[in-house]
Amino acid sequence: EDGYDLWLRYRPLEKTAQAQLRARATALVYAGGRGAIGATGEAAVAELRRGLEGMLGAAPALGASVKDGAIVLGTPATLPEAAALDLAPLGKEGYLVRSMRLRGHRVTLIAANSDIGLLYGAFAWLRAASTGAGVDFARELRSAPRLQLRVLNHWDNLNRTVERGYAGESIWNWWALPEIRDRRHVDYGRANASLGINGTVLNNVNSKPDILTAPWIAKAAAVADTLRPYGIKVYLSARFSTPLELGATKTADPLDPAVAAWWRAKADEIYKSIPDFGGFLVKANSEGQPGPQDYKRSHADGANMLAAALAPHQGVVMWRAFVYAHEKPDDRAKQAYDEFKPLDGTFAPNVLVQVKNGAIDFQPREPAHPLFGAMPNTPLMMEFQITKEYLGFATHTAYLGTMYEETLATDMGNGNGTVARILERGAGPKDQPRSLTGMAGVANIGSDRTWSGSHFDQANWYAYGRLAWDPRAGAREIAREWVAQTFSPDPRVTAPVVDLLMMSREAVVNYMTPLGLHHLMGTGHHHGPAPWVDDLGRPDWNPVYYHRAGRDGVGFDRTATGSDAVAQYAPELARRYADPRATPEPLLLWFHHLPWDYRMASGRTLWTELVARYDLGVAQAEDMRGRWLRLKPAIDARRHAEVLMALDKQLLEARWWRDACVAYFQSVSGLPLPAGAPAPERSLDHYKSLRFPYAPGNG
Ligand code: BDP
Repeated sequence: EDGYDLWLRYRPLEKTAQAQLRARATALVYAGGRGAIGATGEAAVAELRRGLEGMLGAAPALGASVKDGAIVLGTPATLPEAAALDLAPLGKEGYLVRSMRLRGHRVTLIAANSDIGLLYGAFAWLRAASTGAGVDFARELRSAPRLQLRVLNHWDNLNRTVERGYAGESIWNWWALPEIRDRRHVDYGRANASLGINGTVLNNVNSKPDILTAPWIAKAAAVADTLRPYGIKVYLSARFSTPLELGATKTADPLDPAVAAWWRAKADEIYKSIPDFGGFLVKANSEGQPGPQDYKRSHADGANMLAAALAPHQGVVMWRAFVYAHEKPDDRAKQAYDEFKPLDGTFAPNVLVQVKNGAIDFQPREPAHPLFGAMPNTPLMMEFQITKEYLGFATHTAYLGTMYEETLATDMGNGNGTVARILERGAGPKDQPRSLTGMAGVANIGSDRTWSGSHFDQANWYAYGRLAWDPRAGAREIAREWVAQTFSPDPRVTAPVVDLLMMSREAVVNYMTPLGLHHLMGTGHHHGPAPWVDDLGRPDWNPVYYHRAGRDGVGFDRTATGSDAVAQYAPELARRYADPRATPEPLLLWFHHLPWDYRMASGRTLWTELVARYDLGVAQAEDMRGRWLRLKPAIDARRHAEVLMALDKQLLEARWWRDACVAYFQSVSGLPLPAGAPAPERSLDHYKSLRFPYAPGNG
């Protein structure tokens, strides 16, 4: 068990479960027969065979005749009986798995409107069979995705380094492509299809012009060929100034006809090699990237020009709202809203605006981005980060299912309901929306044997995929599914491991950035504490800008007496966030600058509470380690040892975070340590002196 198989391990079931399953898998039938089967149907059949072989020791071959216990795959086109099953509401990608009588036999029918639905149905059946331990797995499974575009964003560079990647090199071996095709890409396709992920952006948002030149299009086309059977479309990150930088045009001004013509021709060229190319992801006028504002044009001008080039081919533009400019140091949290909200309704129909979950930048905890629900006439796509840039890289265990769920379940108070509902609805009038909808996740995938840099980080890829399919799903249930497939369906394993995962992200919040603190991480690499940093080129790159700690107190005043970022939220939320007593404590210092002796709900002062949270984070890291240690007899030796090493490292680093932050905030507050709180192990100067020039992920 080295982790390579992810959650698709299909290990032998115990005897009774095997017997039950065997009776329900006596034959495999693809309705319509061999002649009708395409690459995606083949993938579905192959996966069922692989799963059965693993769980039972042997799998039935693909046969033609329906018999008792058969698994039958059919669409209305191949199986007349499927037409009676009311499949229309399932759309192209949904599926129905049902135990029923067919032509006089008891079968399991996997039905869908298309082969990709059959593949998703096959995975759903395998998931049920491998997690239900033989119990009730054949109940009806009926599901359709609630979002259309369920996409991974690889921040992979053309030299195979990965920006904010902690799992080895990029899995795209660009140098070897297109001639050499990596078997790993097939497994990547399977893993993503098992979750319903249907798109992948191959390259970093900080993009290079080269990716759109002929040799690189050929490489991307080879990847697209491998992923196509798994229902996954390839997209590319486009650099806005590409034609200018390639010397093809004299400007990159989106309103210049020569520029628009270049992009149209480029789109035509791409679609010749990749007929189902998904489209472009664009980071423009953000962190030094070029964009339409360089020519005094708006984000909409830029996005719509690219959208026009892609529209004849049904391609889309995913235009990022992650912008913050040097000239406006007022409050970085406000900038995306300020720039994008006025553009609502001006984007072409094949543009989605991709918004990070929070208004700053993938912090351990952020309130939901105020843009959600504020642009009713523009489809907004969620951008989550799966790779843990600000949560301790791959060595800290932090299950992000709970973090994603927290954002998705936030009611934005603008009459549109939760963020999940807002994403699902897309744009347009409430009663007739159906524009594009989608979710993006910044991938944590690399060439590491575990794919994600650690065993537990696979759970974040998994949770992201499941939530992209159904943003209303619950983080705990997703964790249970993942643990059951990845470790064991035995409740003596699932229950404690799920509990460990469910507490893990809160532990990280506590020992890094409790009570709404944010952006205290070390310069550039973002690993480890550096709340003292105050000398970087831009004010909003410095931790001191975010916590504003002084003798008088701590926290960023985002109420009317401060930056008034609260005014970007709908009235109900704005009112709550404007009042420290009504602000949820986990977000307190995000919105308020409060004196150190402010009384918390617990009755403690803010200072005492802050130190208590840091201590709690360390205690939780210790607790997680203890829980894992007790599981030793139940987990295979290699993975147990590997996870334990990571938890050991996490505990050391949790202490480092706690000690460095407590030492720093004490130096600023001038207050004695609360009674019983241990003194930091080393001096503040020691923590300040630490440097990490070779930290991974800087690209
Ligand atoms: C920041 C990362 C940076 C990314 C940027 C982005 O530090 O590497 O390029 O986000 O999302 O968090 O564009």
